[in-house]
Amino acid sequence: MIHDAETLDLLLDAIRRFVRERLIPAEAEVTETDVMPAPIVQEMREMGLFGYALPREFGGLGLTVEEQCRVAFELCYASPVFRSYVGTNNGIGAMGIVIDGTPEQKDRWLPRMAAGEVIGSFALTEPDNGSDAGALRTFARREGDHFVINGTKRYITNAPEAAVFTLMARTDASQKGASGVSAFLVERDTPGLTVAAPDRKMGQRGSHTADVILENVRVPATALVGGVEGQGFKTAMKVLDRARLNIAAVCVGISQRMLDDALAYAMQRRQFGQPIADFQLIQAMLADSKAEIYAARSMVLEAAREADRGANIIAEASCAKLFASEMCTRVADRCVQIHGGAGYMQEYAIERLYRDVRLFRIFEGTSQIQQLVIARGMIRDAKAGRG
Ligand code: COS
Repeated sequence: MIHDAETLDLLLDAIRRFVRERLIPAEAEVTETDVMPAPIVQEMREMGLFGYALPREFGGLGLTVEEQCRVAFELCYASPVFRSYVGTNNGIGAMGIVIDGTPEQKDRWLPRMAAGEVIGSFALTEPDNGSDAGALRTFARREGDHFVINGTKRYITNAPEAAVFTLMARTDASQKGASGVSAFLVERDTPGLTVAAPDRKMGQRGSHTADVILENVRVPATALVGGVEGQGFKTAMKVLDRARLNIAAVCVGISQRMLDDALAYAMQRRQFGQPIADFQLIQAMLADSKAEIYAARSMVLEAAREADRGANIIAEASCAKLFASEMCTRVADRCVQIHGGAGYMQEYAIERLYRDVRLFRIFEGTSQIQQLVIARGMIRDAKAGRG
């Protein structure tokens, strides 16, 4: 759903210019230094990019899901680390509050997140619980009107930058599965909370992940998301439905960039007396990539429109995430291939992007978890006699 086509076009044009004039030229430096340049962060703040998915009443741009996906298509034409920096505030670091937070929690956090004054982060994964998120072991013990939290969270995106974590912890020790889990808003400077050194990753330099360690971290009961115990796993899953669709849109944006780079290279690189783009085996790789990007883009937009109509898009989000992330790494691989030896060299962006995009088949639910979500839904619907 597009609210206001004219305003959206202005925003998308501004992002397109920002990507080409500011972000793409800064990619190599961000990779080299692993630091997001402060002037770029400031420009992202001024453009409203920290809060484009957050409601207008809290200072966000209030974009529809379709509009958010169109923003991701444009923004992710640059290295995905720029999107990652603003991504948790528009997604997993804020959506728990938007979807299930109390009015006080929304007032306290969302305006500052939308303005880019604070960064929110999402802490679900643990050293021993990744795909099996419902088995998490971080424990929150109630003590009067407080909870005391102990445990370790792993691979937490933007943890080094975050001021607040939407953190899932078990509040009911008698429930081993999802129903004993609650979500908390835990402030970074709470005594007992430590953010470990940033992880050393395969790619995505400039976007940071780290362990978050909680040792007797005492939070008031008002930090419980929505003020209700036992709903934290569902909050996390609802957040992930939205996040998975968004990652699919991210995959479309960066795939288009990789393909455009590969096409430009193929048109100027000459072998056997002609541009390699004239060879049909190269054309096959270009054409397959274009067709697959188009398919992923269509899936994302269709699922986004369904979400805007208020439909449940659990299966559609998983389908889009599964297809788009697998597509993205196929496109990356072909684009390295089209570059030949040059594609293996750091001088060309594709060497870095190839490593960056490998993450998409893993985070916010692996491809195998998406398959599981899709198939389980099919079986459940069939048993219930739904088509
Ligand atoms: N929206 C709302 N509720 C949901 C939901 C969703 N998308 N998905 C599950 N639920 C509910 C279920 O309806 C169920 O509720 P009831 O107990 O009232 O019936 C409850 O949550 C438990 O669901 P389920 O039984 O399906 O949980 P499982 O433990 O079997 O786990 C998977 C389901 C594997 C799908 C889940 O653990 C998962 O997504 N894992 C991947 C985690 C992930 O993506 N991590 C990435 C890191 S975070 S960036």
